[in-house]
Amino acid sequence: MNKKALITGITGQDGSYLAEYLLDLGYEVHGLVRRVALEDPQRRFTRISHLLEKITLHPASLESYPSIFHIFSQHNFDECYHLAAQSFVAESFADGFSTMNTNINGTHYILAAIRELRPECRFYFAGTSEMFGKVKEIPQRETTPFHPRSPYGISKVAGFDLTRNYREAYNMFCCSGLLFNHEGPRRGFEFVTRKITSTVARIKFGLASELRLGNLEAKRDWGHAADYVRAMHAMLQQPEPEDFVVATGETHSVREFCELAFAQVDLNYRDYVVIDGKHYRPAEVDMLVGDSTKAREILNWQPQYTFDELVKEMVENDLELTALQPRKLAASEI
Ligand code: G4F
Repeated sequence: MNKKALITGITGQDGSYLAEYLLDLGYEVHGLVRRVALEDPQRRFTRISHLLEKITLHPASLESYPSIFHIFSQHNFDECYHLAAQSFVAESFADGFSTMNTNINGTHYILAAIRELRPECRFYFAGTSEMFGKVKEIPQRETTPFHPRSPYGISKVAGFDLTRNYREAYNMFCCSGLLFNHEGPRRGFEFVTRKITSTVARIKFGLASELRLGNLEAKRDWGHAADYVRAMHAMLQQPEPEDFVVATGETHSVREFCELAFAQVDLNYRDYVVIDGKHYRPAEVDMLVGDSTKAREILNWQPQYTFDELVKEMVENDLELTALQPRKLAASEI
């Protein structure tokens, strides 16, 4: 019989790639979505519009335990991928309270509902390299201590601890992926990579004249989201639940990303990038680079995209989109 999986955050970048991947593997795929999203499918389902006939969506809120309990009471899921979260670090400084509520309580509600109704359902938690924050060692691995630098990072450490606690206390199959930054053409416009590539496209088409950014020296280990969802699935197929770092092992600065993205359209980033203090964060994560040896050895996982290929695909995608719908891509205003 086909396995049945629930994805929270199915409308997001990772959720949409994961849904595609699981459908290809023959899964019955369900997604948890906000009711407002169901009421506005054209705008909210852009990343999964091509999948709508093949998946089942359930309205629920990460702020409501009854709504989550109800879904688990109706379906026997074999696997649950909990990807939904307020995931924009800068926003978590602006509203730390709602980030904490959604990210911590939402995770707890799902774990509690699984424990109550379907304890054999395998659970994946979307942990993040933001948990390493002010890094204690280079590169970061599963054993590196956490030092989160934002309400978002703190909320993810709490989600990680909850996940581990359900594993240890109730013997449930619960694990966390410690995923480093992962991007792609479906990335939200608020994140720096997409902000850069979409603005490069607008500049190339004469629709923008500058790109306003904050800290250009921050370094990230950037991979492609399509590669990273394969690791999520592999984690839930292991004999025992364990946590894994997923990363490319390469680090690049925001400046380097800009340089490459502008060079893609034969422009020099120095002519367009303007430093704007409002995009600096109260506390920054200066440098992330992961050691994914464990995932490579145990999950047999490795990324297929190089950094250059990632940047190239994102720029090309935004050039195509801008040519089609110039007015919709206004990331330079974010
Ligand atoms: O693209 P970012 O907003 O991603 P960030 O903060 O690294 O978080 C992303 O990756 C995490 C994994 O480590 C996820 F957990 C998280 O959910 C999210 O997906 O910023 C990257 C860097 C930062 O250092 C930021 O200060 O870019 C710097 N930056 C410089 N100017 C900017 C800007 N970031 C944004 N978003 N916008 C700017 O104008």
